[in-house]
Amino acid sequence: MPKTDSPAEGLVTAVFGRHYAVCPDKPPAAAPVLCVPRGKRAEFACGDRVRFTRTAKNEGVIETALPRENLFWRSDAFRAKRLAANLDQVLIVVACEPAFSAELVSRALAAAEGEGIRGIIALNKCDLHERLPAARATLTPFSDAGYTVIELSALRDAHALLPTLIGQRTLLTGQSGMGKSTLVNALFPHAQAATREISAALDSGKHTTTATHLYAFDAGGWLIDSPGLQTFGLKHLDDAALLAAFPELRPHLGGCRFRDCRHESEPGCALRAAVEAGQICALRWQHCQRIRAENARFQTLSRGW
Ligand SMILES: Nc1nc2c(ncn2[C@@H]2O[C@H](COP(=O)(O)OP(=O)(O)OP(=O)(O)O)[C@@H](O)[C@H]2O)c(=O)[nH]1
Ligand SMILES: [Mg+2]
Ligand SMILES: [Zn+2]
Repeated sequence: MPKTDSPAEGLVTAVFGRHYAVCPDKPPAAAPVLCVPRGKRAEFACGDRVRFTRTAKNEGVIETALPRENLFWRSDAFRAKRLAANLDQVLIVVACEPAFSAELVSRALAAAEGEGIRGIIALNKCDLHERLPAARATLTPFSDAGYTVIELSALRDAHALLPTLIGQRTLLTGQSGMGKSTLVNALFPHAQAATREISAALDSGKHTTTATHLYAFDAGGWLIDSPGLQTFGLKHLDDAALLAAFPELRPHLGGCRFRDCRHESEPGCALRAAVEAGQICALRWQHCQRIRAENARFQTLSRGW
């Protein structure tokens, strides 16, 4: 049997629907192999380490994924969407303009917490000075909760992010138009990721980035660019996991008068008392409650009612 037919190991570096680009570990600079999964239901994510078999020079079949350290994903009543695997951190990109949803930031952070992945916020487009105070104010609840917020301008000083990124496995996520791909192009001059200007010229719709793509740093670590998010369901987090995914709630968990407290209108609720006392930001609590209510609806829907 020719040597190329035995399974090799590699890293999934791009996902285009049911097709995956896999970079072989050996030789390290080998061209990516375009793969399809062996099984119909098999699904992989950027950052997955896989075992694959070549079927032609640059084509192959993914046999299996090696065990994952973690998976950053979202889910609603009917679907699950894998965003990336084996991450050290998720960098949630927001911008001074256009306006962004703080609730979506809470949701992405909770998904990261649920998998033990560090969540960091990047406030991009800080060159738009008039918009900066409002964006900073929107992010205060997150820095108060202990999250790092890095201010930058992808067009002017993207390199300020390098100390945070080098040697780490990072996913860039966030709403469309926040500047994720602009950031990638600034950090990887050969990336040529499509940004808004290009897609406007091609009139290719609302989301500029349509595929997930991994870029490796020469100095170690990698960065994944992904399509903009509009929703972020967290059906996969049960109630206890969801509450624990808000770090500022943790010191108060278990302090309610009733062990089965639902933290709604029960007397002696430690969480609501902490919100009322200003120890927990009311807005973050509201985000948490909205996700809990949504999860309850998802449960009902997926039971087929
Ligand atoms: N003023 C300013 N504009 C920026 C900055 N970074 C990005 N932009 C602009 O913001 C727009 C959107 O940037 P993209 O990089 O395409 O945004 P994206 O987050 O990748 O969007 P999707 O791929 O749709 O998710 C482009 O017109 C960029 O030129 C910045 O630091 N300052
Ligand atoms: Mg993009
Ligand atoms: Zn309670």
